[in-house]
Amino acid sequence: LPLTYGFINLYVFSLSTVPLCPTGWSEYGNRCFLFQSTETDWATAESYCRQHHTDLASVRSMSENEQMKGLVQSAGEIQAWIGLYRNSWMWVDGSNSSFRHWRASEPNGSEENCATAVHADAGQWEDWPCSWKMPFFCNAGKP
Ligand SMILES: [Ca+2]
Repeated sequence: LPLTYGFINLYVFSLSTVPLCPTGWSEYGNRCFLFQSTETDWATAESYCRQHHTDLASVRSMSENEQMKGLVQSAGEIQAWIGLYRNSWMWVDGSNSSFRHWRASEPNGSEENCATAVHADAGQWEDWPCSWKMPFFCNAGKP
């Protein structure tokens, strides 16, 4: 019995002390998000995420969107690129999540092919020119 207790204690200890996400990342629902306040265009943001982490972040639920909104607002920022691109608006990380949170009348730009989440208000998404510069999110976790 003491051994069993010892095993359980060790197991619980391990679960509670081994972080899922790298230092500095935020964890939501077994996924890791990194908010980068450096303002850059969408392609540079994607390149950065792919070199250093995984990819520009997909957003798969209102809960995730709200968590990300909190990070953006805490940093005093307004919005951030997400990993949604007008190739039929697919997630660049390969996620097949159908969650979308477009602002009314968005997406609306024939020259606006990249998605940003505007977290200054309701956290809704808009399509913007990909060359515009703003902070961005990388993420890691389940594809
Ligand atoms: Ca637009």
